[in-house]
Amino acid sequence: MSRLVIVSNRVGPLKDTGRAGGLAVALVDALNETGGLWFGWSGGISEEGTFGPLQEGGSRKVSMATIDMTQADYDEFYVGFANKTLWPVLHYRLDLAVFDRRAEEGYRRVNERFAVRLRPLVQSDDIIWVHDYHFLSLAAELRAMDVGNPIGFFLHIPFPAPEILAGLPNAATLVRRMLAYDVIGFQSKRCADNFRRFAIEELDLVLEGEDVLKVEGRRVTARAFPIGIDAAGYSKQAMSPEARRAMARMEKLLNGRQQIIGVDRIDYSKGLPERFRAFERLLEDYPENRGRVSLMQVAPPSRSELDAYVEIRRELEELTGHVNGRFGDLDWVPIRYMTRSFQRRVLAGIYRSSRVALVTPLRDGMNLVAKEYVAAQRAEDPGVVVLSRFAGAAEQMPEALIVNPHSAEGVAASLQHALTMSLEERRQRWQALFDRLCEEDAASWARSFMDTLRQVH
Ligand code: GDG
Repeated sequence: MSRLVIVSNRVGPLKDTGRAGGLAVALVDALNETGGLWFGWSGGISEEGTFGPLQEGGSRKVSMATIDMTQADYDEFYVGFANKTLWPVLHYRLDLAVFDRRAEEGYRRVNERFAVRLRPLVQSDDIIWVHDYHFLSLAAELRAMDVGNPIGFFLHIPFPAPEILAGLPNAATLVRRMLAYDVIGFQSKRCADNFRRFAIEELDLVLEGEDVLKVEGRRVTARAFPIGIDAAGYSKQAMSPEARRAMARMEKLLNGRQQIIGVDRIDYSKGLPERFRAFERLLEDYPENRGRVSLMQVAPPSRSELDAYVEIRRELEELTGHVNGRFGDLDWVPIRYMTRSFQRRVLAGIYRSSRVALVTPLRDGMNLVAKEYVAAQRAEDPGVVVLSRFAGAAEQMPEALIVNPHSAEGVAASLQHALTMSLEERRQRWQALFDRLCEEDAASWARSFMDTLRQVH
């Protein structure tokens, strides 16, 4: 079988460190199966940048190769176009997007430089799988260097409606460059449909069958490949000694009260202020929960170099103070808000001790937290997921309580439903969710993407 080459902004780790996300684990499994190479940014900044030495490592079956960036690359490509332009636009936040020529040029330059450095590492029968919004143009650059291998792309974040994307000044160019990929994968049917609509409406392309675009005599498949988690593995982690210890500590603290859990990187796409307000609304509209239910929000900081992220942190601190000041009691704190991270096993224990998961992003490609929460539950007494309709996960998880995250009243009502749901209903909903999670897991996601890539090329 052909060797797999994965390209993503950050690479690895190849060994499970307990902190890495489930995605890295799925990719390592895929790489181990065929043998392969993982290529990306070292995380380092140097004067030579992408012209510097290749940093190599890895295991017997999987090699890793990374390069540095210059400070200008980092500012323009990573902080600039990727995170100040693409991230907000793709999450429907044109109001937060910065349009800057220099950043756009930096993005093009870094994509080109990564292609130049990857080119000599590619063998003729490799298949190449590129990940996420940092590298929308990588295939176009590789094709310009005569790389004829199958190249696939998976977008982890949403692809917005054409009406939104059209607000990005170079949208048509960018999407045209994406069409150098053979397979373009999205988290949800809706995102795949948005992409095809953009190609048809803005680029005058024609569809063949359901999800194949005809592009100058080539065929490009644009389809949903919803990402999964290692459900069986995650269930085991929720029973590990670390998880049990975390649960014992939480049980002592909760003392018979119920807990709602939220876990998200601090990001405006995650709807955290709206979530805190919805929890406040629960305490207002259903006063029986006062003193009985608390919200625990784990919120590791991310991209703190961006103003929008500093602002949201300030807002969350203010809201926590407001709700706790208004409703707190001698022996009960309504919101426990922590800007730190936990080990994956500890997190699994926290999920297992929580009656409800509150997953209410304003937009999310998929949202793995919703899936991890389900995998961590006890079959005999499972909790309930309250899930935003704007998370990709909603397409695969109709048995969750689906909410509009903008409606505090609606989310509060669903929380109340979740908190008072009968054991029988909780079991029924959970079983359906868990069965699907096991079937559509991380391994099957990677397999189905790679099979498609091998077939279509
Ligand atoms: C992007 C897309 C898509 C969080 N806190 C801790 C911790 N986490 C882990 C979670 C989960 C991951 O981080 C977050 O994944 P999400 O899917 O929720 O969101 P993004 O980071 O925005 O990811 C998203 C995803 O890519 C995959 O394609 O689903 O839509 O935005 O795994 O558990 N992990 C540990 N400690 C923490 O404190 N160990």
